[in-house]
Amino acid sequence: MDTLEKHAQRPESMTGRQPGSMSASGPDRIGGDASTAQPWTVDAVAALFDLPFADLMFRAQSAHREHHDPNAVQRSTLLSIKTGGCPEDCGYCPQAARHDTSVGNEPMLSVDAVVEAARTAKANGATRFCMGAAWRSPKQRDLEPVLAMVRQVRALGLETCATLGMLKPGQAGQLREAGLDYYNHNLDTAPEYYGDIVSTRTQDDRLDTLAQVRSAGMNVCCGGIVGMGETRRQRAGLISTLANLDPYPESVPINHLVRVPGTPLENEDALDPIEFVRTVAVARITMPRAMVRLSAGREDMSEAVQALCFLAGANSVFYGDRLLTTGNPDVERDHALFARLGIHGLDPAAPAGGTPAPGH
Ligand code: SAM
Ligand code: DTB
Ligand code: SF4
Repeated sequence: MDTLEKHAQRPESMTGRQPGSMSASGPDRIGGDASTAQPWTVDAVAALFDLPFADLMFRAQSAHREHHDPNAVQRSTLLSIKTGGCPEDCGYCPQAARHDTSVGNEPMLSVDAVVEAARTAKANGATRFCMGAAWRSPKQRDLEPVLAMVRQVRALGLETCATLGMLKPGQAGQLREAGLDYYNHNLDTAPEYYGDIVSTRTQDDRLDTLAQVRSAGMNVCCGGIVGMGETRRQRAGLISTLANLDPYPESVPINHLVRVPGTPLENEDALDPIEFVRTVAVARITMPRAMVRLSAGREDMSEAVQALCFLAGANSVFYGDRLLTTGNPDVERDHALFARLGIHGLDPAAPAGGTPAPGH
């Protein structure tokens, strides 16, 4: 049975609810498979966060090396296919219509424009192309062109990912049918902090969409944002919820909040970079087989901190000079950083062990 079939049979188990307080055996399960082992309690995850830095990094490196090439980093390019005007109230987001930011309400891009951007991304060395839309959930008439985009981007030989908001069961099936490999839908933060950040939909709504994605047979890309004023315990709560999804996500984006003027979180203090690295390490230990993505926030991050994130087990990045509406390091800068660190691009389509992706 392949992974997708296995996922398709288990959507009902994907509640993501926090387990009760159990043994603190979690931290000892380095290299274990969270889909078959005991749940990661918040206490067990918090205990990882509290480790001396060198001990935490050693454990993260051990888990990383057990399952991944430690010198390979996968590259995903993002494109906003429908920007701004979103009816939701996510406190971090520049695309919410109610936030007074410089992002306007733009029409959806044409299929041709999206495919052209994907072609460029591939030529630059990306292996996955992620299409994002500022929707609460897609209307059927909007989904049709997205299905065409997915088909044509996949025909270029790229992995496809989309993040379009909440999905209904039929929509997940249509996306899968069109060739969508991954659906991104983030839990964003700890269950008990979520209501401070978003009021227009609940975290349970998000879990329902993730279950639809699983039952349609797609891979799940699900992570969160740190640096939104949450406590360390709440960061542990986010990671615990993600790690207890059964199975845990194939792809886990760890975003540092991009503080965009005009959003309610614009004046949030930056998170201590060492705490960000710890979050990556804890994600790696608790979800050892996942691709852990060093996601938003790289533009304001020193190269030394990014190097620590790779050492902590990050093995994927957003690649290209834009995220959705904000900036990201340009391709030349990333090539130079990868060269300094001896990192090569990972092509998931290549035989085991991975061969360098183009662009290197
Ligand atoms: N509208 C869809 C949704 O929210 O599901 C898809 C697009 S939305 C912009 C995708 C994700 O981007 C959000 O869930 C959030 O995790 C991330 N994001 C948005 N604004 C961000 C910011 N300022 N900093 C970091 N991550 C951000
Ligand atoms: C994810 O976890 N991060 C990406 C992607 N999934 C869609 C989005 C980051 C957005 C950062 C703010 C912006 O550029 O608008
Ligand atoms: Fe809308 Fe997504 Fe931004 Fe929330 S994160 S305001 S749903 S675009």
